Amino acid sequence: MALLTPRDLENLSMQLEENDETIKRVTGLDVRGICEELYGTKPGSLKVGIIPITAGDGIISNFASSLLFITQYFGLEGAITEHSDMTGYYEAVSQGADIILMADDHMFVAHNLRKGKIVSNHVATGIIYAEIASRFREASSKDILVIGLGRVGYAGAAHLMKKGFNVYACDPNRGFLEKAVKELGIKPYCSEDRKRFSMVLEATPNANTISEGMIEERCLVSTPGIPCGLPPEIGKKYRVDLVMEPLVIGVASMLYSVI
Ligand code: 1J1
Ligand code: MG
Repeated sequence: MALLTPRDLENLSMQLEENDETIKRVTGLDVRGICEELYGTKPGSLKVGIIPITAGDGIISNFASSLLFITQYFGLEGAITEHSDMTGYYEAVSQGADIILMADDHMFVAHNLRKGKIVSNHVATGIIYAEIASRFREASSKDILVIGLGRVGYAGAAHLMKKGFNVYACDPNRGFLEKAVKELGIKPYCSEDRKRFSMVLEATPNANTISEGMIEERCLVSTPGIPCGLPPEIGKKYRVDLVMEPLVIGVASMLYSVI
């Protein structure tokens, strides 16, 4: 998993505002609206306990405060525990948290203690970025391309198959590709196919994963992947609408999926 840096999380509310504007223009709904339709839930008066975790590379300075901002933005009550790790967990539960948010370097979860629902950031992120791509109002067909079949891309591809899209996908890892073909029924995509897409979900930790031959003019690229897979000059030339944001959209999906 690509770890966030404090720099990625600077100007989070501005990044959200810009992306929400794009999402609204290309899908007709903002992130809130998409989450409500996707999960059929609305935030009520729930308390979210945010626990800093020191394992692995340790605390990312503005990670917990970013989660608090997101929690409150979507209308939930939030608190960052004073202590980290297990002591923080004890603190959050003792103080009446309904939902726990915490992350180490491998797993980031939202756990609703009342409902016993748990979701990983990978799955929630894959689903919402796929959903955004799939809602493109100006899509030319039901064909959609998924680039990268790791935990995020796989969850996105599964979601799109369930929604009845024609899902094409690629991944340099043959095992990942074969697994998605076998388990999900996606079609393998290779650039020699000369097929172009108006909707793309990019879920890789790499830059330059999108090349000219893959996309239609005025397509939509939806990507949580840092760095961005779309080279800026291609984005410009093809007048691509780009949805890309480091944390808020994925966490919104996590919260709405467990409430
Ligand atoms: C580590 C989070 C690492 C990522 C979405 O509690 C802390 O401050 C640290 N242990 C948090 N995970 O960076 C993922 C989350 C995108 N990357
Ligand atoms: Mg990328």
